[in-house]
Amino acid sequence: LQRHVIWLAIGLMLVLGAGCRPSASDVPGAEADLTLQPDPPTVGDNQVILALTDEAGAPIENADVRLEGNMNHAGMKPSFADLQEVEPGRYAGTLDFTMGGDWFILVTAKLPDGRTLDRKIDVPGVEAK
Ligand SMILES: [Cu+2]
Repeated sequence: LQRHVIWLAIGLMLVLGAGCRPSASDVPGAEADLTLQPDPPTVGDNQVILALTDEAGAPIENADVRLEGNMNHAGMKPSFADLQEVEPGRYAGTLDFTMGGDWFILVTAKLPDGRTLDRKIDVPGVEAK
């Protein structure tokens, strides 16, 4: 019985873990946690903070972090932001949402060890002013 419970727990972790990470990455287990200010985000310049942690939960320092914001429909120019590290593992910058609606942000973080972390983070419901 104990063995079954363990397998059930592992299966559950895989299912839940997959749900939290919509895109594949070559830095498995790393987390990219995005915070936007204002909340909910609004058309125009928004403050962006991205917290990067490795598979052990430790902050990932000295990464080269770039964001690309896109809308869920065709025909829009993407918005870019280069983030600066403001605290160990915390990267801040400004991203311009040029239109209200549903956006997604592509995170590209080049790690000092040469690996690249890629994430797609949905930002639904950017509010028009
Ligand atoms: Cu649009």
